[in-house]
Amino acid sequence: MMVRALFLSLATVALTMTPPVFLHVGSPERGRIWAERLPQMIPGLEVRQWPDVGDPGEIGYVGAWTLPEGLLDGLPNLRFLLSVGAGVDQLDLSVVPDGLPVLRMIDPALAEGMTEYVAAGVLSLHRDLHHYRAAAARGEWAHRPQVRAADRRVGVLGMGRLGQSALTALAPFGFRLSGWARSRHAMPGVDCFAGQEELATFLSDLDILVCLLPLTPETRGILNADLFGALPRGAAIINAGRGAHLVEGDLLAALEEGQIGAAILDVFENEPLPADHPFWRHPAIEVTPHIASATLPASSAMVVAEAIRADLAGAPLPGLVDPKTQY
Ligand code: NDP
Ligand code: OXD
Repeated sequence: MMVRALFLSLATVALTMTPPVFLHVGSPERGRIWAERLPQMIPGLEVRQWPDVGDPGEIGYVGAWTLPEGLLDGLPNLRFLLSVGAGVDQLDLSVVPDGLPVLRMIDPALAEGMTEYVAAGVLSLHRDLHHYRAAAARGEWAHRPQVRAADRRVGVLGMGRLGQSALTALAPFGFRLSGWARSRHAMPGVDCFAGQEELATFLSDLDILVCLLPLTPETRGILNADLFGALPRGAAIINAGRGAHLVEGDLLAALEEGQIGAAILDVFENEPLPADHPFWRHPAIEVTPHIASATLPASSAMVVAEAIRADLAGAPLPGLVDPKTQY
């Protein structure tokens, strides 16, 4: 009882102290909105916009998509680094000082956006809209046989925040659903597979494969010729994870050969996708410019505030990345 009372009073003292400064690296528009909103939620919090660091000793928190070279070395009192996205691979974790907590953005609005993107992509592939678009461009009135959702198998690589949200949204259509992750999950109505040993079985009867994995040394290049070969002939893929999950040449070869029927790609090895890249003009590939889901300034401000509050109260930090698995 006494220990708890002491903890609570320390937490209250911490919450009433002037908090360390939050440094935002990235879009000035988001910086402006965070600078307006965060102090409303954390009284006394100052938000600075990089490169206006001011006194580096005052910076306690950095929120960034990518890190300017050497930035972290010059901030002696940093308490956490927050990725402004759900992924952290773009941050170059090798420059993060040992022991510094790295957090990722866990924002319900991000999951909503991704869920919409995946649902739109799956429904578009399911109802053959890519064929109808191509036929329409040729002025052709071309019917294709309608397939019931119950006769389509949709599988999601990655059963984290986004993967589970997408699977939940797809369920009411009646698709046969499955998911694959590192550890075993249990989701009603979803066949759950785990680990490398079960990957081939997971892939073996899918019509549509969605990639929502984080990019780590283990998942880099996972969408390759071997994986395509393990899918039924003519299966379609959606990649909204990271560009480096996909071996681009293997996809082009698999499309050419008919092993893969269509692809919807949101992320690319090199972004922006160069104007002369073959993906742009490929009839079976739909390209979107890394828009599947964005970190919206207003909703994400609440996530940032929650992380700072947790730090000030000495509570567990939300969205903590495991340095071993790198996600
Ligand atoms: P989570 O960390 O919540 O989930 C990651 C999932 O991937 C977990 O189920 C995890 O397994 C699984 N996983 C990780 N490594 C492996 C592996 N080696 N083998 C099998 N499964 C693995 O991430 P989110 O769902 O929040 O986000 C996923 C990714 O989506 C982000 O990292 C980012 O790259 C991408 N993204 C893209 C956006 C876009 O606009 N295109 C927007 C937002 C995110 P387990 O559950 O066992 O840990
Ligand atoms: C993210 C992204 O990781 O936008 O959040 O890609």
